[in-house]
Amino acid sequence: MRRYGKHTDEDDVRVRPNRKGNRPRTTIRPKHEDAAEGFVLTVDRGRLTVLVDDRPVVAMKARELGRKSAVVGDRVAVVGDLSGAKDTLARIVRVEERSSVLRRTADDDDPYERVVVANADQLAIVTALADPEPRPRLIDRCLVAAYDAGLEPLLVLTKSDLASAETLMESYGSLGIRYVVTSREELAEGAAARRVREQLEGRITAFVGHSGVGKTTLVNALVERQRATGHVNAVTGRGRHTTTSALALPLPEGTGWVIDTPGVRSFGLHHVDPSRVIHAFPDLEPGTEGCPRACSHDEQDCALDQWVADGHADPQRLYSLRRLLATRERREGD
Ligand SMILES: Nc1nc2c(ncn2[C@@H]2O[C@H](COP(=O)(O)OP(=O)(O)OP(=O)(O)O)[C@@H](O)[C@H]2O)c(=O)[nH]1
Ligand SMILES: [Mg+2]
Ligand SMILES: [Zn+2]
Repeated sequence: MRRYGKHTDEDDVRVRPNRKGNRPRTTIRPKHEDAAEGFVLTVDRGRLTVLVDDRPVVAMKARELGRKSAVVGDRVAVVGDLSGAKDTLARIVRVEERSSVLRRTADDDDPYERVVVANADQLAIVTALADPEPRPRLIDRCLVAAYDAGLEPLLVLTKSDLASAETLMESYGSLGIRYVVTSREELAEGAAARRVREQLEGRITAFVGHSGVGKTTLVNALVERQRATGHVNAVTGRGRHTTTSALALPLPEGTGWVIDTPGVRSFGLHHVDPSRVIHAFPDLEPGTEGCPRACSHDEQDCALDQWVADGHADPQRLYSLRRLLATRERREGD
């Protein structure tokens, strides 16, 4: 802001925080009071598509946002040409406070965080039962990221026409995670979409998972839309990274949103705070009161062993918590 000089922007002067004393009401009023509200649907190389009154409007960040970025799911304030007509470009002047932020780092040593989506309240962790092979470690990592961000996890197991869901379910049963299983036949006849939809009503759900697991196929079935899907390479067993940008789509005749995201190779957890992960284990959380400061919950003096020994919680749950916390220390492919 400073580079505009002293006299150009009176608003900036007025909103500068005055920590001492009472501020008159007007000084906290945001700039651009006439701005429209928008919801970010997708971001593509600096161009954002924002839903304004049911109209998709292409916009870019106003310079005053500085380094602050807007991501899919963000609620923003937009000004300028909001007609949505071809070749128009509106400006995003404000990003509203986020109710949640789903982050990931490329790997655990990478301090560079990317925000995957904002304001989601559910994370659909999509895993194929075969083609590509399920990788439980990635599921665990996504669970940790979900708990850290305060999103409710939903496990979506696809391609049950190719392999059974049994073994995978055994290992997640004790975590008490909601799950749905889908197959090609059920996708075709609509049963898969119906079952998944029950879990999506009224929520903003981000779909994440490896490339080729069927995220876009499922989202297409849910919203009756045809976004491109890809094939899984028969030799490498990998997807082709068909989806290259996150896209939010409204559920038809519903109140929920689904967000399709590009396939990930890994889900780095550099940013995760174990104390936030434990919120997802309300049966264990009170037991941590007796823990030493900054307890990793996987050390000798951890009070949780006594907590389960005293019958306050199922020992399986402590095992699960430790497995998830340990996932941060382990490498993706282990
Ligand atoms: N057999 C079988 N194949 C499926 C099923 N669901 C999706 N597929 C296939 O899996 C392949 C990959 O599907 P996509 O929806 O493109 O996968 P994606 O997760 O969106 O992949 P990226 O966009 O690369 O991250 C396609 O050939 C789909 O037809 C299923 O239930 N059964
Ligand atoms: Mg896709
Ligand atoms: Zn502890």
